[in-house]
Amino acid sequence: MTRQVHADPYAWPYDASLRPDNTALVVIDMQTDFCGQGGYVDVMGYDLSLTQAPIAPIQRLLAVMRPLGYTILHTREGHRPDLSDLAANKRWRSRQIGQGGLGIGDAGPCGRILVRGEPGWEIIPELAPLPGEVVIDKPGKGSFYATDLELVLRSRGIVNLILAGITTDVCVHTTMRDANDRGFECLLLSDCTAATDPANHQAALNMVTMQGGVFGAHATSGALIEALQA
Ligand code: C5J
Repeated sequence: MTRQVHADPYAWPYDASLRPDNTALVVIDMQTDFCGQGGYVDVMGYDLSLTQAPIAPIQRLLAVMRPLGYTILHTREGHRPDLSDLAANKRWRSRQIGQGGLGIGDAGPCGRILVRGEPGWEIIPELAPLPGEVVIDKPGKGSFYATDLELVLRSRGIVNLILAGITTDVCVHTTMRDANDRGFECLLLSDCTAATDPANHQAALNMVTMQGGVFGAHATSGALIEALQA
């Protein structure tokens, strides 16, 4: 049986092989630091309603994909408490905007910003991983860099990746580009992702559609659910 999603710029996946045994949903960085009050994005002064917008659509999608047996993975951006995996330039740049020059590793309202084990680093309760769902801890923006994500995906025979989470223009796009280079067939969900700047979100979607789908395709979660339930 073949199954495809109405997506832009092509029906996804290209070979119509959308199945639970070869397709995974990756929920990227839905952490308090990126979408919760007092977290990193809040401290930087960005509009939290933007990065909170994907929460409900992702919840609805999980409610469909989990019972169908699709692999669900979650990622968390964060650093070791001793910051030995935090590049000096990443820390310096993170301190350039926002309240009181607070940056990654500094104590904020939700504990030390983007530090593993701190309250702000946790995945938000609304999207908490279920037991058995893989959680990938990553020190970078991309989900493959310095992680075992590719090993986990290859071990499970995953070839199609559906991408949700935040932010579209940073961690989601970096992950999608890297996954595409590694041969994974990628779908970015437009309403299950968001950026701290709506224009950047739109630009990130547009970039995907160039060159016949240079990194894959994008679609709404509604289109995906329709295909999953067909
Ligand atoms: C950022 C992310 N934007 N999860 N991280 O720093 O996109």
